[in-house]
Amino acid sequence: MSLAAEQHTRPAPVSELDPFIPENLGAPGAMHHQLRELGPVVHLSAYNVYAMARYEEVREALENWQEFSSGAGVGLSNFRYEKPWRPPSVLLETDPPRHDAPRAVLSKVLGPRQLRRFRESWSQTAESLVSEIIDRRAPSGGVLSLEAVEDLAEAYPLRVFPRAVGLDGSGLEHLLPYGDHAFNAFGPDNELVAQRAEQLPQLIGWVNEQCRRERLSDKGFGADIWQAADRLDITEEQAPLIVRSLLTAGVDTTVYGIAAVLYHLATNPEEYQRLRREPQLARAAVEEAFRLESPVQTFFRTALSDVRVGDVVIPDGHKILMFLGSANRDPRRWEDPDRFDLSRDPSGHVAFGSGLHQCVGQHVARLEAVCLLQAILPRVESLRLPEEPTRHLNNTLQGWERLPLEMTLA
Ligand code: OVM
Repeated sequence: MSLAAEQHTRPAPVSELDPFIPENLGAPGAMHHQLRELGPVVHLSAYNVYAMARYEEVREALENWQEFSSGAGVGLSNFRYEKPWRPPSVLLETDPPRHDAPRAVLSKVLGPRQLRRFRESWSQTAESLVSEIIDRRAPSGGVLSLEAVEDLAEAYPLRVFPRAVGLDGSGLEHLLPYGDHAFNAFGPDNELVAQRAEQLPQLIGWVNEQCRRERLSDKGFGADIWQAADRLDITEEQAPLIVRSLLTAGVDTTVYGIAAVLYHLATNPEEYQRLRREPQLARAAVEEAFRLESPVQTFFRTALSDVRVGDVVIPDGHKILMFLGSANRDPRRWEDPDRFDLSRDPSGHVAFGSGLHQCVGQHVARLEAVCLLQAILPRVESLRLPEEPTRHLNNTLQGWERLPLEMTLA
């Protein structure tokens, strides 16, 4: 008997919690607390999967791609037994070595150096959008009422991102529903997945069409990806799937990230005032909002052998649900974890994941949020929520469906 096998192990604590019911999707905090308290690894009997909700174990597992694989899919369903709803992503749903070439190409295409060319125009677009809203909404007594999801959080990424990819601007109404479905599809086959069944073939057809080389403008992230195929850095089969990754993962996530920034600033007026005095903190505000909201709440991994975590063994082939949003509010890691604090160092949060699958678009997400926030700061003296915002439910994403906002203009 091996030394490891002789060591004492115990069964994982069992929880009957269902992370994918509306109550938990809409307000996951109480569930996160229960799961963290049960131990480093919990068995979720509702799905026969394991779960990690503490910071340290989530981070370690994300960085251990050898044992916690992505190749069988990062949703609940296991690609070894079930056919995926679309051909798997060559980035998200692969392990090294197949993961490496697509990753290297896209990290360069979306890297900080390449993004510099968008800074100026994305700032200007943000300023125009804010001006238009102020003019169009005819504020009364210097107070402007808006619905921040549609008016800002959706409007801004839809103005800058599809164009930066190289889309021609038609059919953009398909982008958010497609992404919403893709993120729902990582969860169980529930009502959230079923709601798109009728529309889905159209959404898929439109997205796949946009990934073709002939469809993409000759400048932009899409063209850059196809040029990597010309250099043989990736294959011609991989190129359209990498463009598809941008269109899947790059829109809904930034919408909810931007809405989170606005929500936390509206509910923390003293921090908003500090940010107006010290606008160089915009980047910290965005990072802190990403930590607290964690727009991507969860991803699964698959155990490639019996994997020991603490004194529990996760059996070979089982799925493990990684609660990024819970890790980002784990009191074992963060002081006063639920507080939005511009003085905090939020680095090390796992809202973008960690390890070799860590969000390849994170610089794009930050740039969008910072440009928009910097356009708002000089023009808006204070932010207020006139009513309770409502949650958008998704099996993977956390975001606001409606965020009514009052802005007192500067
Ligand atoms: C992809 C992808 C990457 C990250 C997230 C995601 C739907 C998809 O490569 O298609 O969510």
